[in-house]
Amino acid sequence: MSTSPLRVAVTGAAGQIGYSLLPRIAAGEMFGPDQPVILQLLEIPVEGPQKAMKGVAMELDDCAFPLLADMTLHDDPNAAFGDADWCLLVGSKPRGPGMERADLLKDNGAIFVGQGKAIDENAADGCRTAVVGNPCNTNCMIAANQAKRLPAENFTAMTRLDQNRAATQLAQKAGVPVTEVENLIIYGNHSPTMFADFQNATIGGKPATEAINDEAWLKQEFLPTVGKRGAAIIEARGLSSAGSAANALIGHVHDLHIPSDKVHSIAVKSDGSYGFAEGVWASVPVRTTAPGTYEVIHGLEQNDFGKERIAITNDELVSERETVSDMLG
Ligand code: NAX
Repeated sequence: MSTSPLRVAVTGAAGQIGYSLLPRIAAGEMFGPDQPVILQLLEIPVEGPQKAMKGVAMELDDCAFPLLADMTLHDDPNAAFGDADWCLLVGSKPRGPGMERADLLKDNGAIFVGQGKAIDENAADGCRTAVVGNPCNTNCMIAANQAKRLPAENFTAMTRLDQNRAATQLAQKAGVPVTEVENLIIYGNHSPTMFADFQNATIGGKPATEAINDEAWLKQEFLPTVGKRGAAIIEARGLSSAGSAANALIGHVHDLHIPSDKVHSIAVKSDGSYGFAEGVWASVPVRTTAPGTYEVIHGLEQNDFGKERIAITNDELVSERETVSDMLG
């Protein structure tokens, strides 16, 4: 029996991340090798991005992906999100020169008010949404608050890139393959305040703190390196992370779509655990229990250092929520 295609809406389709992401979705890396997809691509209604999106679609055609059942191109979110099973919200405005974080929050927040409403009015009943466009935690909170028909649990924001970055830093320090690093969880905001919890991570089955045995490095080098990695990529490449961001979204959605025992980091509506304020979107450990459905893993111990770090990133999330309070519907 053939599997019916999943409708996957992707915003910012002509952007850098879109260019790395779309071929991988169409190749089956996100939803599995037997799952056909229909891509519903959205760009702003401006000639340049619309034309560039057509070019991306032409290249996807030229890949002759067996799993790409259809593809539609849009300048209107209501059409792009029509009957979508997944909405991947990648597109947003970059931070301009001299722009304050509060201005970025407000400018991009307005996009996510509109897109949250459009998802609510047009997407499939069980639609899941993953937000990448920054500031992704707060944008996700805005979209979820606008989409009253869909449960807030269906809206997640991506901290998987931080998790992947942190895992590689630990593996390289320990001189082992990255597959040896497990249970490494990102807490809080996708911003330099996030806490990459090395204290509960393991390397080759041993606590990471024992395997590395260098507390000063873990606290003073590892955490800032992971927190500022996005800026370091911009400095080196002249452009922000794109291939690694697309790769992280493949992992985020794949691990949410396909149930397993794996523990992974995603930003979800906080239930108040781990010291986060209820209702902000904070990254926590989760396990996927059914396609698109997760349970938050509770009870991982945090010492004073961990609690302090979580309090810092929580304060930032709370202050972002205050800045956009008029957008929460
Ligand atoms: P680009 O500027 O290359 O592309 C963004 C695209 O989105 C543009 O083509 C633009 O026209 C489009 N767009 C803007 N507003 C839109 C709207 N309302 N509807 C549909 N499309 C819209 O950025 P790119 O490098 O692709 O990054 C996209 C977003 O990801 C940025 O907000 C960026 O900050 C964020 N990131 C998030 C990461 C994360 O880990 N959560 C990491 C990577 C990345 O920095």
